[in-house]
Amino acid sequence: MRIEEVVVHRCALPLVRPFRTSFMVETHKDVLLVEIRTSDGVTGWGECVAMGAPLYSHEYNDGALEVMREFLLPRLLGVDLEPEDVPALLGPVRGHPMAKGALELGVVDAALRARGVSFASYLGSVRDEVDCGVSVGIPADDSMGTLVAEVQGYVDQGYQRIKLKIEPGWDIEPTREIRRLHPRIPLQVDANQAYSRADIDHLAALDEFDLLLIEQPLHEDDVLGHKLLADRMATPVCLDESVLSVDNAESLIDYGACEVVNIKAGRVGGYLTAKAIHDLCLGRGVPVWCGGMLETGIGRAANIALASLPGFTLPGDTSGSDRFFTRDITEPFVLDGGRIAVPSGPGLGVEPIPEVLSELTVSSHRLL
Ligand code: SMG
Ligand code: MG
Repeated sequence: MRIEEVVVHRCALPLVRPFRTSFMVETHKDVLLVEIRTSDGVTGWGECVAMGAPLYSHEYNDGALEVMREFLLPRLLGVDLEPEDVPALLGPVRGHPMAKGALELGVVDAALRARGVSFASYLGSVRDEVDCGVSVGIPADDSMGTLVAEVQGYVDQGYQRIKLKIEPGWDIEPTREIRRLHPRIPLQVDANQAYSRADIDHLAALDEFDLLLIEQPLHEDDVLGHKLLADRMATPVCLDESVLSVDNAESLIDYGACEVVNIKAGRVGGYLTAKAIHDLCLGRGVPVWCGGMLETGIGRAANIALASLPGFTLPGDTSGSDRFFTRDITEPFVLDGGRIAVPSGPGLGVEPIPEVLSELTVSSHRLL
């Protein structure tokens, strides 16, 4: 298979409510969707999970588009391509995992559509539906009442696990209140690196709330700090931003800095590496779950397929489309009994709805 045409669609999707984390407030999803047409006469889709600004990681959409055009796509041209070749072909370019992951997904989707194989079965899926959790932002108005009402809404919709975003000044009390109101719901927190080693005793106070895990409390480079915290806390330490490759996942686990892994394909360079990290963790008995980056239906379909692998034993940030969007780019993903069905059609099993895509597109960029 050869790549014959590539168009990147930059879309803006308004969010149903602002999503506030320790590092930013998002009101729109700014996303690059990659459309790849191949010599087999099929079209594959990929999604880049970078954001508009380099705040979650160093990547951002203008940069991702540039690196795809100038450095990544040229490495995939003029060769007879198998999906499994993509990581090695893109490997010499340092960094930029989200840009690489978007191209890889487009190539894999195209190849699987041509073969009539679903992405889930290609990856090694063992279930038809996945358990869904939801990530709850810090309330825009700093109000406990707002948080309580939002969480209640998700519980009523059937979400099987709640994740609270925390930051200094918004941590112990909201967690205490949600645990008081929902004594049995699986609950976890995510700080997106907002704390430092000086906060270890403070964070240990979260132990009383019987959390599934605490996600990325310290800076992504602070391996020792996470180990010290893991030694101090009963709550398992889960890493997100720190986990960038198979080898570094293994290092973090063996060093004792990471007891649970959040797997996000974009953060590690694509779904093939994400699967390899899953395989490593499965072998080590380390639980994993599927992270989210407010994906449109394209990335959401891929995440749900990934989350159907055997090692994903914890509910992921695999919420329904309506968690973030009034209108998704694809047919929406809908929760049924706290679960979402794994797409079974060829490739990702979903594609953008042409009218919705064109309405939400801000700019289109032909790379080939
Ligand atoms: O897609 O449900 C989702 C978002 C889940 O909280 C979420 N993602 O650190 O895990 C994380 C964040 C990263 C994106 S925040 C803008
Ligand atoms: Mg996170």
